[in-house]
This record gives sequence, structure tokens and C-alpha cells, in this order.
Amino acid sequence: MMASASMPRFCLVELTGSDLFAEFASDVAAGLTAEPKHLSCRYFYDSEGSRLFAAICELPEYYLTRAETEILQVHAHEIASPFPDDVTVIELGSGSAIKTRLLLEALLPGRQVRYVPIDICRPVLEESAADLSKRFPTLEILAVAAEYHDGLRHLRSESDRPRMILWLGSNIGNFTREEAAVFLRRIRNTMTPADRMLVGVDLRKDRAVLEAAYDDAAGVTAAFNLNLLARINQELNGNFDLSTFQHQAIYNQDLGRIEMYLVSRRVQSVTIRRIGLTVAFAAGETIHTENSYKYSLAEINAVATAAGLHDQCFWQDAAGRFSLHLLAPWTESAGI
Ligand code: AVI
Repeated sequence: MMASASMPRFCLVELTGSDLFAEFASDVAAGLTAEPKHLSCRYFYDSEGSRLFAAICELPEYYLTRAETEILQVHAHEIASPFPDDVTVIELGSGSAIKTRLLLEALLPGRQVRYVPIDICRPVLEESAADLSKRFPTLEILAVAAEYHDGLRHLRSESDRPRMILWLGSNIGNFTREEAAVFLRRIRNTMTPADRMLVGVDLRKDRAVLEAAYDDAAGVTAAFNLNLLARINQELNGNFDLSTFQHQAIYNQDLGRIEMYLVSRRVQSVTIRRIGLTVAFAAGETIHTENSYKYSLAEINAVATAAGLHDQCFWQDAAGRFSLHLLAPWTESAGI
């Protein structure tokens, strides 16, 4: 663990619990020798991937960010109201934290607020923390550069005041429903009765709207998906020719999820020297790179209940595309 203080009221902690490079190498080897081939979406976010994701959030087709921002613009004060006093706001996968500003603006008057953003991309964390400390001079910031799982360990140490744990941006969608329940249960086990969790969930909707959101006309999502191969080339000395793979996004309505693939345009073999692997591809063969689950209200309720949480309140954008849920620990006194 390494800590550095670069400005007053701002501190950055780097949690290096696992060897990320070794994990990347072994996951790539396992995923590309599996049948069918797959790679984990957690490896999208090197600095180029994080830059491309920020660009996705601005796309006309990617309604998720705008819908969630709209909800926060309209309801931030209501969302802040269960916290009468000083509060710690912990954000999982904070990214640029642009939406978080709306919540901080609602919380700061009359309260001392400590903000703990947890994100794997250290440069993005540093940038967003610097921006927030300029905008909100009384805000205390403890930035944690870590993956969710390592960052969760940090939750237990932030327990001197009520906590609002943010998991925004449909990040829950990149977990299976079972994984989401297990992860929420782990968080719930760290929560006191005064703590709340705010979860941003993308709702089930028409195939055309969903597929356009994940296959935009400008090709930014395609570049984001293909960047995974560029990362393998750079970090593991691979020789993927990106022009021979095509981005694909399909809505699987039965499972309620967008599936993203990279499709080989031709028969080819690719060598990844650092892991001593040569991989053969048939024409049309796919690498499954991401699932993004969409929810009905009943499915959200089922996942929350399985995690020992209940929906205290929820809000949607005017078009009913996205939902923000304020979850409270399920206790005897909750009467459920
Ligand atoms: C980060 N995550 C919630 C995004 C999503 O919508 O599943 C990642 C993404 N993939 C393609 N576009 C955006």
C-alpha cells in the first residue's frame, strides 16, 4: 500500500493486493484457449480504454449516462435526505465522477462530507479528485486506486459516520445477476442500519435502442472493444491485427443482456509471445468480451432481497429508461 498527499484534504491510497499483470496474463491465456473464446471486460480500462469509455458516455446513442444524470439533477436533495448529519460517500468505480458532483452539491450544505472514490484507473482518479477538491473546498477526499474487490476491504475502515455507498452507471450490469447478489451481500455485511447504498440500474427496453447504445454510428464502442486486443499486443507482446476483427453487440432478450463480441473476419492465427501462446481463429469465430445486464423492477428487487437489502426508494428518468435505487439493510425493524 502506498499513500501520497498532494494537496490539502486530498489523499490517494493504492491497494496492490494482487498482481494485476500476472492476472491479466493468465486470464488472457485461459480465455483464448477456452471454447468458446472469451476475455473479461475488467481489462477494458487501461488509460486508452478509460478515455474511450468517457467518450461513450457522451454519445447520442448511449442514453445511460444522460438518464442517470437527469435523475440526479431532479432528485439529489431527496436522495441526500436520509443523512441528517456528516456523511462518508464511497463510490465504487467512480471514473470521472461527473454525476457525483450533483449528489455532493446536495449533501455539502450543513454537512461535513468525506468522499472515498474507488477506481482501478489511477490517472482518472487523480484528475477527478483534483477537480472535486477545487470545486468543493470543504470536501475531504480519500481516493483509493484499486479494483472493487480490493477496495471493499477499505469499506470496513470507513465506519466512523453513516455511509452512502454509490454504485452508479449500471456497473451492476457487468455482473451476472447471481454475482451481483453476492457482491451486494458482501457490501451489506459491512453496512450499519444508518448506511445506504445507491445503485444505478439500466432497465430492460427495446432491442433497437439497446443495440444502438452498444454499437454507435461513430464507432467509439467498436474502438473500445478492439482496444482490448491492442492492450494484449502492448502488454503481452501479441500480434493481433485489429483490422481483421469486427465489433458486434447483440441483445439476448431471454437473458436480458447485451452481449459484446469481437468477430474474426477471416481464418488466422495470432501469437502472444509473453505468454507463449498461438491461437487459431476460424472465419466468423468470436471472442465474447462483455455482458451488460438490463433489469426489470422485479429483477432488481430479487437481487436486492437475495443480498439482504430492501428498496427504500427509487427514481427513474422521465422516459423510464434508467432507475436509481436507494437500498437499505434488511433488518427486523424494517418490518419485512
Ligand atoms: C461500465 N459499463 C456499465 C458499461 C455498460 O454499459 O455495460 C460498459 C460499456 N460497454 C460498452 N459500452 C459501455
